[in-house]
Amino acid sequence: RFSTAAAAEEPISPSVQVNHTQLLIDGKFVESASGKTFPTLDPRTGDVIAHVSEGDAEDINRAVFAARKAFDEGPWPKMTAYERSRILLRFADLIDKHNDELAALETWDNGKPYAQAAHIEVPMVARLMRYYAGWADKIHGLVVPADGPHHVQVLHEPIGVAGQIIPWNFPLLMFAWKVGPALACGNTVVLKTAEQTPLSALYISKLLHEAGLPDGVVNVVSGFGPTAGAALASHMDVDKIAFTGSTDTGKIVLELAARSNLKSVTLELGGKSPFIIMDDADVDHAVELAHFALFFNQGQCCCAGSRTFVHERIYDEFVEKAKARALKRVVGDPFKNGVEQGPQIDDEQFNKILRYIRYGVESGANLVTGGDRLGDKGYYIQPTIFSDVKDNMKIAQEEIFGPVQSILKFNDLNEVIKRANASQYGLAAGVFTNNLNTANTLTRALRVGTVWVNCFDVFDAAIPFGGYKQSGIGREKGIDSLKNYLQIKAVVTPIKNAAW
Ligand code: TXE
Repeated sequence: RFSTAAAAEEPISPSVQVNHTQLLIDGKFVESASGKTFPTLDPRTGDVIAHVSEGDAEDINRAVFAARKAFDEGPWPKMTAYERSRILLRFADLIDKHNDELAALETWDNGKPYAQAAHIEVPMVARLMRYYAGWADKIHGLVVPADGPHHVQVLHEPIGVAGQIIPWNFPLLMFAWKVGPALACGNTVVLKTAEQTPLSALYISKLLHEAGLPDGVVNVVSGFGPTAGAALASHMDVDKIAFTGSTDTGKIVLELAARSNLKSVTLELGGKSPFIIMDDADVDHAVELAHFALFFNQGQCCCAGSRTFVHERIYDEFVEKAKARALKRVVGDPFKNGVEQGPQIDDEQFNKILRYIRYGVESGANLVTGGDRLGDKGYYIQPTIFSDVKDNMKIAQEEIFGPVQSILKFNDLNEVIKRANASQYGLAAGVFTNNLNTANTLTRALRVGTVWVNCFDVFDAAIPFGGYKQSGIGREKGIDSLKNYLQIKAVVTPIKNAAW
C-alpha cells in the first residue's frame, strides 16, 4: 500500500566503519571501569551494529575528574577566546570533510533517511559550530553606572564543568546544540549520549580532538539513564546540567540537581504542538506543510505538529488530501534513495506508538489510513492519520512520538486559541493563514516557545529554541543559549578622590 516507486532497488550500504566504541575520557578512548558493554542496534532489522562500552557512575566520576582538571588547571578557559574560536572553525571544516561518514553512521544507528542526515543535519552541525566559533571572542561583560563613586564591572565567566544528557532522535544535532555554546563560553563538558545512539558522538568527538581540542575538555560517556545519566545529574563537581528528553525524566534530572549541589539546570522536553490551519489557506500547501510538520524524522520530533487543527470550512477536503499524501509517503530502508521515512528508533518506541494507535481507535477517533506496522522486520510503522479527534482523547494530549497525525476540527479563532493552549506543553506551534491580523493574533496568544507562520521546523543556529510550561526551562541556540553557560560576577571598586 505504501509507495516505494521512487526508491532505488538496492540500498546504499553504510559507507562507514564503526571505529570508536569505547568511552572518550581525558582525550583517550578507554574501556568502562566495569568492563561491561551493551549492544547498539540497527533499527532496520534489530541486528547488532556494535557492542559499546557501558559507562556508569564510576566512569562519570572519571570523566568529571578530567573535565574539572581541564577547567581548573587546563588551558581551555585560560586560552584566548580567539584560539578557542579557531578550534571550533577547524572542527567545522573536519565535519564538512567527513560529512558522508557522519551521515551514514547517524542513519545506521538511528534509522533516519540518509539524505536527511547528509544534506540537512550534518551540514547544520558544521553551521552551528561556525556560529558558536563566531561568538567565542565576542562574549563580554559590561561596565554599569552604579550610584556613588564606584567603578562597577559585570564579568561574564564560564560556569565550569557542564554535564549534558542528550536523546536519540537527532544525536549529532543535539551534540552540537549542547557542546557548541558550552565550548564557546570556555566551559568543559561531560556528555552522556542516549543508549540507542552512541556511535556518532564518539566519531565526531574524535574530529573535535583532531581540530586541536585539549584533552579533558569534552568527555563522552555512553550508557544508560538511571546509571550514567543520574550520576551526572547528581554529581557534586558538575556546575551545570543541560538535558533534552522526556518531561518525566526532565523532572528527575531537576530533582537530582536540586538534591545534590543545586547545579543550574536547562531542560528541553516534550511537546504536543498545535498546527492551526485557517480557512483562507491554500489547502494543498497546508496539507503538505502539516504532513511535513508531523511525519518529519519518523514523527520523532519534540516539536512535531501533532495536533493538526483545521477550520471546519476546509476540513473534509483537508482530510481527503492528507490521506492521499500519507499514502504516497515513501517508507523503507533509509539508505535507499527517495525514502522519506525509515524505521522508528527501537522496539520500545515502536510498541508505544502502536499502543497509542490502539487508544485512538478505542476512543472513537476515525482511522483514516495506516494503523499498523509495515513489514515484519525492523521498526517500521505505516503513516497513520486519525480524523474526528477530540481534545480529551489521549492521542490529542500525550506525546506519541511517531508517524501518527491527529486532525481536529475548529470553527472560530478564539476557540482554537483556547484549545491550542489547553496543554501541559508549550514547545512550538504552526500557524497557516494569509490574513496578517489572524497571524498576529495567534503568534501573540499562543503560549509556546516558537511559532512558525506559514512554515514549520525552520531551524537556524541564531533562532532560540525551547519551551513554555512543561516543555522545559531555558533556550538553546542563538544568543540566549550562551546565558546557560555563563556565570555573572559583579566587581565593585570605589573610585578614590573622585572629581565629582
Ligand atoms: O526518553 P528519556 P526516552 C520523549 C518521547 C519518547 C519518550 C521516551 O515522547 O517517546 O520521551 O523516550 C537519559 N537520569 N522524548 O525513554 O528517558 C537517557 O539515557 C538521567 C522527547 O528515550 O527522557 C537519554 O540519554 N538521565 C525528546 C535521555 O535521558 C536519564 C527526545 C532521554 O531519555 C534518566 C527523546 C535518569 N534517571 C524522547 N533516565 C525530545 N524532547 O526531543 C533516562 N535518561
